[in-house]
Amino acid sequence: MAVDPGLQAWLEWDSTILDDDGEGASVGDGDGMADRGESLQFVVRLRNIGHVAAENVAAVLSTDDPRVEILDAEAAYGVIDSMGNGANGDDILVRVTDAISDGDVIPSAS
Ligand SMILES: [Ca+2]
Ligand SMILES: [Ca+2]
Ligand SMILES: [Ca+2]
Repeated sequence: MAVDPGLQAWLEWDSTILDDDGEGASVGDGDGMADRGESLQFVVRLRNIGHVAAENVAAVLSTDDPRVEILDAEAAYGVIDSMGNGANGDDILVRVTDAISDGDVIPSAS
């Protein structure tokens, strides 16, 4: 059966905000940069450029980098309307280990 791609939900990455303040699950100095020893909350916004709403949206963060420890990889988004966008409704949490150096870039595996 052929599927008309115009009638699908289609999610794209929109933006990521790194939260390293001392509120909620994050632990850090609040300068907006990842520093060693900090626990970072990520607000990852997705947008739906498809023509129907995306339902039961969920995301899983992964990395192969041993210098970061993923404390909470999964987040639920619920429904993202067509041409709308949404942020994760619960925490995505990553701890930066002491093995990291200033300026290092953490590759995302997916
Ligand atoms: Ca926070
Ligand atoms: Ca920081
Ligand atoms: Ca979570």
